[in-house]
Amino acid sequence: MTGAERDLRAFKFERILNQDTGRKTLNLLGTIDGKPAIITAEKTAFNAARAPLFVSPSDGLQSLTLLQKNDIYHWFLASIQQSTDDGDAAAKVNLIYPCTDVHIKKYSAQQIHMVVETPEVYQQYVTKYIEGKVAGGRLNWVYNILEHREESEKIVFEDGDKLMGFILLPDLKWDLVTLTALYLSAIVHRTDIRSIRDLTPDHIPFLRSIRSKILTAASERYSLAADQLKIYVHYQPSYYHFHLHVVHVSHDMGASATVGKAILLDEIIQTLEVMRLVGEKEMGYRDLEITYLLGEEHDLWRKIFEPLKEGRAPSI
Ligand code: G7M
Repeated sequence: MTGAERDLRAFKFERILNQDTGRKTLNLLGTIDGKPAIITAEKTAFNAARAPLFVSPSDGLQSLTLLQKNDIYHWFLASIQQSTDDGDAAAKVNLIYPCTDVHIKKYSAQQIHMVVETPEVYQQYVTKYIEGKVAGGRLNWVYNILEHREESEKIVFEDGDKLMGFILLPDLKWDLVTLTALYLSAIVHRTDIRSIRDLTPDHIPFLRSIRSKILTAASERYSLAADQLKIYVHYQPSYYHFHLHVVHVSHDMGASATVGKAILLDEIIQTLEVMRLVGEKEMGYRDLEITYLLGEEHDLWRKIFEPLKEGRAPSI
């Protein structure tokens, strides 16, 4: 048993943080050795390669129960023969241990609000929030990847250039098996871009170069055409080191790829092109009003946008 598996088995359940019956996910809060931990679990997609064996009692559907039939319609309940050895796991399970209060809030069920972040609100308040998020080890996992301390065996492509370079590798959300659920991250080497707010027209060649290298690398590794991938950035992201999401077009990511959260790389490049053309003064994403979704548990809601909505001063 590995150390990680021992940790997972030692998880003491406390409460359910969230459940999504549509996306078949469950988030649990508990403790391991007295320290808080979160498990996020997701039922995996059906393995299309095993479809020919779907009704087999030994390799497919098991313990079948007919619930009802009506004319030509029949519905059953069944369990399915599955094994991680065949690249055919029943669930993908993530463990965050030890976790922080920010993780607990992020994975809790919560009311969502649409907020409008003006350039002034960004400059006056949000930059302070971001500065706090860059400190304190929250980006350790990013630096571990960039310095090849973790996940190096999973790297799909690396351009090692300090300014133009990036690492393309599987996002932790991907099960590494289901091609139509392909989910990669492109993490840039440079450390001077914390979010899209730092982008200006000067970054256009950089973004175009990343875009083209991602598409070439993904098509070589996974035999996917360029029009089978969507490349986007989150605003707000969870981690303030510039990175892009590279996801199969067929994969429904729910809230993570929705309007109010995901911005297409192509759209970002076009916006920067227009800024360059307008060009009265040097413009960038810092000059735009950006509208996005925020959960009530998010610190940006509690500290900035809720007070502003209620006419109080932000407490950042
Ligand atoms: O919302 P934001 O753009 O910051 O998303 C960060 C992405 O990084 C999410 O899609 C996460 O699933 C992914 N991610 C987070 N962590 C902690 C890791 C990690 O340790 N390894 C990898 N490969 N991806 C991660």
